[in-house]
Amino acid sequence: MRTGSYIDGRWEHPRGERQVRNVDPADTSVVLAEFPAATPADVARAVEGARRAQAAWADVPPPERGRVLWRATEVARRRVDELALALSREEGKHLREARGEVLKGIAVLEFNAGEGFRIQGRTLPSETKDVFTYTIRRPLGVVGMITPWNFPWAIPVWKAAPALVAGNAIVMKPSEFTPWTASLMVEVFEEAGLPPGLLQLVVGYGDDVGQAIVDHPDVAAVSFTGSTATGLGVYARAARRGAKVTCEMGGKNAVVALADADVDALVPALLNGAFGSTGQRCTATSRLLVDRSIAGRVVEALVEGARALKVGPGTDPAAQMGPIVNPAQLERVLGYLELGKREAKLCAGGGRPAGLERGLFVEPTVFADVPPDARIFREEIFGPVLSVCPIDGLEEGIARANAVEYGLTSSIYTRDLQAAMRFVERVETGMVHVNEPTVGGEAQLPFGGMKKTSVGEREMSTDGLYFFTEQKTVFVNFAGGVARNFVR
Ligand code: TXE
Repeated sequence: MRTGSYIDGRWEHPRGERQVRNVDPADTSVVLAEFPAATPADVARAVEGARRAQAAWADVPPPERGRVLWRATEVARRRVDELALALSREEGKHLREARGEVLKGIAVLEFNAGEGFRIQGRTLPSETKDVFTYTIRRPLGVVGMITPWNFPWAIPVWKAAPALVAGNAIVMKPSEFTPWTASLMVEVFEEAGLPPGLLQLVVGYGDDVGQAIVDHPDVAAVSFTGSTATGLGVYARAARRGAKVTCEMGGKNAVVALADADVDALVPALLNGAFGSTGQRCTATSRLLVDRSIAGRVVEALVEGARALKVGPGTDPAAQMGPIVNPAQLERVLGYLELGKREAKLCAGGGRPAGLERGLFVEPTVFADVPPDARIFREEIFGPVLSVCPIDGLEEGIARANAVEYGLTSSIYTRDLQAAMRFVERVETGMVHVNEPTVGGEAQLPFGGMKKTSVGEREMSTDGLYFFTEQKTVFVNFAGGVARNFVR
């Protein structure tokens, strides 16, 4: 495993006094790596190197930049098992989920490789005769990226790929909990032939290295994914010096199930949405608003499903749910389990599973009869916990779904087209599903939320790419003298 940072095309061991300690969450006695963290001085060198490399990269035609991404898809496909194993070992998700994440990142690379041929401007008529007006898109320069541990391959890739094809250079700080996967991502781009200096990786802590990226005057834009508290701080600091920002932050996603829902389809979707990736997804289903007439049946099936899930190390082929990523997150989730026992009715799980004490495991947990003002119903838990609240019909479902400060994703289960369409229009989330789990995103579709979930441009899709560009509006006079304007 590579340890340390990658600056100007070379791996180096920073000299910071703080240590990065990468621990296996399935067995915390196993230290996967330990090395000195990068420092703000390393960020300064990385930005300087990125600035130099970007000047040449901006002159490479976008289709050619896209070909580097295309070669990265080939390298990643060849190394898929290695990537999935690293991801599973340091983050905890089981190998099938880890592989799925790697494939998702490859789709993002494929999409952005093609975008190299499509970076668009607009041609619009001018009010002046013989003046040709159009727009072009140019790179921003050096862009900063701060990424979390929960999708340590997919999120860095979905930020890096559009930034690179748009002609930028990157200084990236991955989560200090998942440096292994981040280093493999760098290796994939290196092997694909990305020129040195365009992807600088500084592995360190948020409160020094992260802030140094946010504050650096030569970092034109910052793309962040993580907690709402940190994200809003990043937004405020970057805004003070006029940098562009996009932040993707917390979620508290709801499924609304009406009386006519197909329960056989609903229950597996809830089990997947709530307990997949151990609930550590920003798109996880953490609330179920279910019509009172079917609530009993649904909760019974959920409890049966939750109890049947096999919890275990991500590398165990039989495991269906891995551990929580780190001790702080485990404490946080256990705190919410205790709170939930006071606020609602515990139906399944509620603690740590027996026989797995060496790792950071918790049981898939279902709370029923959760009052809408309960904290477990309003706050992001980021663990395998589903809160169920009975409702009477669509209107109450929409009102309760919207009664949180987040707005990432939602879903409705119904066979009634009118109800589904009304929900799509009125639910306050950036992504809406009908008869589908709340989870997932696709390379070509905008990803992001409303309210306290997101600020700035949506990620992925063409919108995500255009965040990393500057528009120029061009006026060309071909009148051969003073052009005639028609405005009176
Ligand atoms: O996030 P942080 P944490 C949510 C989830 C989770 C909680 C805490 O609810 O329980 O956040 O997780 C860097 N300036 N999500 O503590 O701190 C940090 O080093 C600049 C939701 O891991 O936000 C890391 O690289 N950067 C989520 C990144 O920010 C700073 C994914 C995210 O860490 C910084 C993860 C600072 N002052 C957590 N402080 C999602 N939306 O998917 C920290 N960082």
